Amino acid sequence: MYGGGNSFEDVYDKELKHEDPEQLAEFEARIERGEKIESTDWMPELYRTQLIRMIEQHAHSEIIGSLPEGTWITRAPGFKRKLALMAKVQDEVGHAQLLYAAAETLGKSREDMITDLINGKSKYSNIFNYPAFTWADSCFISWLVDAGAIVNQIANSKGSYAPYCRALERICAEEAFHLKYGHHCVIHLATGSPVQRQMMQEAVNRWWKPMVHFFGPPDKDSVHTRILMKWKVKMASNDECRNQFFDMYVPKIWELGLEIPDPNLKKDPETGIWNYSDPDWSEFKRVINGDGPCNKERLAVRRIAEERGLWVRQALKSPKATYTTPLA
Ligand code: BYC
Repeated sequence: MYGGGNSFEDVYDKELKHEDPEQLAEFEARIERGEKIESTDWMPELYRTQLIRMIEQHAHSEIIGSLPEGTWITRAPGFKRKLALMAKVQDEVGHAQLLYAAAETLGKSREDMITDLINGKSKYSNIFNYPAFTWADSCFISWLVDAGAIVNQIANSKGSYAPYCRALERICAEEAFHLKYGHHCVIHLATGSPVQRQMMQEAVNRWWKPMVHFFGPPDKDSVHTRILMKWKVKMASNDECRNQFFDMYVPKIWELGLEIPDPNLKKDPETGIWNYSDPDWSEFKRVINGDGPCNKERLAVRRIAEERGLWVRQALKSPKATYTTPLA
């Protein structure tokens, strides 16, 4: 949106010049006062389209994010782990339902959102385009990817758009359980046999870079942060969330005797800011634009699910018609 020599103010004025100045001023005053916006309230078109983009991407991330862990349900080590992982994966899919419902309040249909996902038009979180080779990879996701998600979601649950905030509050309550489950799994491996410790360390090595990417590009390169923070959709910037994650979880990872594959990762005691090595932002760009290790596979799975579920959706709409299932 910005860039090409245009200042934020120029772009802001251009994007909003069609709006009624009085309505816009009243809307921004409401946000400034900390009031919540409901779907039936007046909002500038840019607020609507930005929210649809962000909530839709979040919903897709939940549904696609259930895939790498989902493949470990049948191979989970033991009955209790299997039960807990199954419940977690179901929760993630439930989060997608809550988020699609929140995005629908802004006028985009669920069918259109799913079509944009499987056609590669909408984005979803970079991190779910990496493979979960081992059980330890699934443990990393359950603990640390969920931890990163909670940092972001707790901040944004205090934001301005009420339906999104309500969804985030429910999601965070469930994520708190995921976090405990994931932490328990990682502790078990990190304090287990040498083979288990090695497996956990290799998972940390594989996932650290995508984890740093997970919070989005550095603030100086972020396209949407400024307008989203002005309108209190994002309540913390990408760098603020990343720094909070480092603050809360790096010491916990080190405490378990695991190494983080970044020799420059260090907190500046004066500023409280963590320094870290360049995590190769060109890889991030490639992955979010469709060229990661698993992008094609992830979308293919969603496409098959859509095709196989079509007759169910049709039957729900017209219960008296006759349908042939693709599996018949
Ligand atoms: N991955 O201007 P920026 C979970 C894109 S699921 C992919 O900083 P913004 C879980 C961005 O969309 C929870 N794309 O964007 C599930 C934009 O592209 P477009 C996932 C990314 O919106 C199952 C461009 O880069 N959490 O935890 O201000 C199992 C420029 O970025 C990413 C959420 O979805 C990324 N990581 O800030 C286990 C949170 N980062 O749209 C766990 C909701 C950036 O212009 N989303 N891009 O083409 C957000 O909070 C914000 O959208 C972001 C990005 C912080 C992610």
